[in-house]
Amino acid sequence: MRLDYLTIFPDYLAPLTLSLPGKAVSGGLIEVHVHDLRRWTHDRHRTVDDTPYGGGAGMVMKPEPFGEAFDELAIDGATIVVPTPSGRPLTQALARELATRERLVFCCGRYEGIDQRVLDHAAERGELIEVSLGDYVLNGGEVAALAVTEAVVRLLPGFMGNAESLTEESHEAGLLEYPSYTKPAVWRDREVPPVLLSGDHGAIARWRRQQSLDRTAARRPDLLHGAQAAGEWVIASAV
Ligand code: 6GU
Repeated sequence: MRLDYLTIFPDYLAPLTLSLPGKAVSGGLIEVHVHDLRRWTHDRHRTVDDTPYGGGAGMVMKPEPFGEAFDELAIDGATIVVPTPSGRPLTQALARELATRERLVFCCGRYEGIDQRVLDHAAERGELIEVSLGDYVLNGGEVAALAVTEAVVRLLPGFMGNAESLTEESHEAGLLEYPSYTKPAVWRDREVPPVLLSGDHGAIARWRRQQSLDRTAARRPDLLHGAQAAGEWVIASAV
């Protein structure tokens, strides 16, 4: 998978060469290209933004630098990811979808957003996906681009050593993960739940399932709605 990032803060994306994505880079699984959007400006001040037509607060990112970057990077056919609070919520399902693409081009906006014509143009040259991290406001798309990248890259075939840890974790099963424990069996007077030391694999699996259901019901009841697990939770809790 090839990943391109258009940003006015390339240093913000330096973590891409570290930790999780870094491993994928050195392993040849992904190719990462971070681009300073100002490279495609031509004025002395390297201007990337301007005041909004129609008035209002803040600045809007100009279309020309993005357009020239798209041309030079030959984005045709790529999936163009635009982080924005008005985008599609990032979910495990969306991460899985993005993990099937050959090339992602992240367009990081700052200020009050990007000129709409950039997005309309991008949608005609590739697949445009606007993505939101959630219902709150960040200063720009860089942190979101990092989050999307990490969620996607760890799903690429050959990335994880242990394929099971992928399917068992939170959200892959549509439920939150059960709590985990390791040695020592007693720490500061706190004991590990005895069932986990019992060696009874059936009992352990049932306990973990119940913990997942209880946690999801308490913290994220929205995830149970309409899910098969909802009925399971009602029945199991009544026992
Ligand atoms: Cl993707 N971008 C910005 N600027 N703010 C956000 C966001 C994205 N997701 C949530 N808040």
